[in-house]
Amino acid sequence: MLYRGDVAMTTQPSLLDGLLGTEEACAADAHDGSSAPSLAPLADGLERHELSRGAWVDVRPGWVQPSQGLFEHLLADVPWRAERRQMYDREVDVPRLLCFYGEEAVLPHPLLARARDVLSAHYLPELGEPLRTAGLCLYRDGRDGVAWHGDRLGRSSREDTVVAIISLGAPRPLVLRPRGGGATALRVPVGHGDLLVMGGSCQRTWEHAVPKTARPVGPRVSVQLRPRGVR
Ligand SMILES: O=C(O)CCC(=O)C(=O)O
Repeated sequence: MLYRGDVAMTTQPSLLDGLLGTEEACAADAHDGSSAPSLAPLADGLERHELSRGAWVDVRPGWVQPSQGLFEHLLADVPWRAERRQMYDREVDVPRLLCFYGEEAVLPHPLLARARDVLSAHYLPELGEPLRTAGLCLYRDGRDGVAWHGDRLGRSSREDTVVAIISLGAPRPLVLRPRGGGATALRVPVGHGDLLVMGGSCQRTWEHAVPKTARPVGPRVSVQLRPRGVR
């Protein structure tokens, strides 16, 4: 196990063994076959949800079609890492596996580079810069999740930005609420090639989460595309 500062990281291929339940894999195969994934036209079916204080969320269901082959490729080929995080006086497991691809890194599938370019072109008038990095997360089952937060490391703590998320595998709800608490205002189940994009002031004025669940759910991969200096 490697330790970098207070974060311990280790590659854990064994954690992936058996992640694709046979039921899930068969159901998906029946729909997707094994053909190469492609991107549906972005503007067809892209729906904007205006939130408060200049925040918005765009949703484009089924943007990647078919998505099962890409999902399986990422499950198998990404060097997933388990991280540990300091929480008060103890170190705890981060409940999901992670892999970050910086600006110069080759993404683990050419379709992700294509998606980044298409999204960069689409959002350029609003964002003024391209999307450059990719953070990948693997939620192995319902015990994995991410708590309420905004992506506020770096420029997104003070500037509007765009974070685009491609979801593969079993759908999980991505929930949003205004920063500082209150009821969930938006709940979007995302998986199987869906696209969700958070924009405007969303990272500063709203929070998002993928709640853990006791329901039996299969694995989900999230690909988050962000501009330079936003985490
Ligand atoms: O799983 C997701 O799509 C959300 C991930 C996320 O919010 C994050 O990594 O900051």
